[in-house]
Amino acid sequence: MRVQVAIIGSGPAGLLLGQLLTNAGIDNVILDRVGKDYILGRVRAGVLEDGTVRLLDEAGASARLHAEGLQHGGFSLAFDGRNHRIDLAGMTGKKVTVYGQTEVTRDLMQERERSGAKTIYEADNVNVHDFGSTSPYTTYEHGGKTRRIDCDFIAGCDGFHGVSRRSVPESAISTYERAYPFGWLGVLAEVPPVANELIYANHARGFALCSMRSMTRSRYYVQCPLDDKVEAWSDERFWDELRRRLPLENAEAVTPGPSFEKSIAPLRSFVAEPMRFGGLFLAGDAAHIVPPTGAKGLNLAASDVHYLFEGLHEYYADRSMAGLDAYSQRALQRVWKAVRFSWSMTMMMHRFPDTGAFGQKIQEAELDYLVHSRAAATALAENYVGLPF
Ligand code: RFL
Ligand code: PHB
Repeated sequence: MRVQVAIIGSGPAGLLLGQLLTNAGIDNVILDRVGKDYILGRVRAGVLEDGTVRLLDEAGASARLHAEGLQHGGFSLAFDGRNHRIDLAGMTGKKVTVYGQTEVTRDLMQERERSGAKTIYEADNVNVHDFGSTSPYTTYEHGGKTRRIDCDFIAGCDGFHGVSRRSVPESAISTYERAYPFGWLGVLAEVPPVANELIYANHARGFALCSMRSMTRSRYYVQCPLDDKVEAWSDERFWDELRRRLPLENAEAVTPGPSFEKSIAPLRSFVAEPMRFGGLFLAGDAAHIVPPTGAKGLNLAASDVHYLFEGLHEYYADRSMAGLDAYSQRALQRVWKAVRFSWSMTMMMHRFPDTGAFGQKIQEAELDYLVHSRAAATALAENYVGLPF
């Protein structure tokens, strides 16, 4: 098989890129290691920036998002037993859309099927070859046979554990990393959310986040030790712990109910530089990871895709490499700002084992400053709704 662009990974980055390319008449194939149902079973992000929504509009995959997504003009920072509203809309003129990554993925998959573009699920042993030359190709195994796809370019959209970044010689890549000494235990339950907007809570027992997928489905997280096991968390224990970390008014509004998803995710910041190696381009989690505190991971995948699509489009329209040559630098400029923001939100909202009395006082002063300074709150809001791209 021969295509113009071979895309590794059928997560939001790969699917969004694939749809933009297909709509522009650039043929592409997507390869994923796992099946469609497995991908749709992953519960992840929930907050979309305007720029991400705009790209989904451009991809023609946003009708349901506009019908069902919740527009949020603010969120709450809770500490010291009180809520402090960050007025996103008032300070930036922008809102965010609460709509699950699972639904974004489902919408993009549906659009891809409608357009007839090819996706190969359950492709084993995917490999990328000769991306330093002008004729790269990928191989994979399916049904006991090894197959080859020749292409002009390879887009590595295969997430943090994917094969694309790992295929680059170590000497050609620099990585920057910070692991945090805790995880997030996340729960999904068919119960109404505690409030109309998200609540990020800093509490002596640890961080908690009240999010949602709809007005009848809640998504909650609590900070937990890295070595904690999901089995140790009965629903009852979870609801108790969540309530204890929230201001009284919110704790009383928690509607407990059976959870239908429960998982623990470690928190990490990671960036690989550059994001281009000849004909291989990394996008999304394949190139960078942010802790979820700032709600930036999926949105960064979208902005990478925007820059990469522009470069590819320019190449096929004008035979100009300018956009592709600029890709890594343009993407990384935005990536590092989101990495900084996600790190700062994480530092401000969690309890660290080694904070100490001085660190604790600094954290409290920072929160107090933030909610009493319009300048500081505006800077937070500007980053949360998403820097422009
Ligand atoms: P994905 O979604 O990981 O998709 C990668 C795809 O590549 C496939 N793959 C391979 N295919 C072929 N061969 C191989 N060797 C392969 N290895 C992997 C995988 O099967 C998969 O289908 O990466 P992508 O597309 O870059 O998307 C990134 C986002 O998924 C991620 O950044 C967000 O989920 C992060 N995130 C959040 N982001 C936000 O913007 N807002 C949020 O509110 C938010 N909350 C979160 C989050 C991530 C979380 N977890 C679990 C890490 C909350 C959580 C708890
Ligand atoms: C979510 O709804 O899953 C979510 C929302 C905001 C975050 C992280 C996760 O910062």
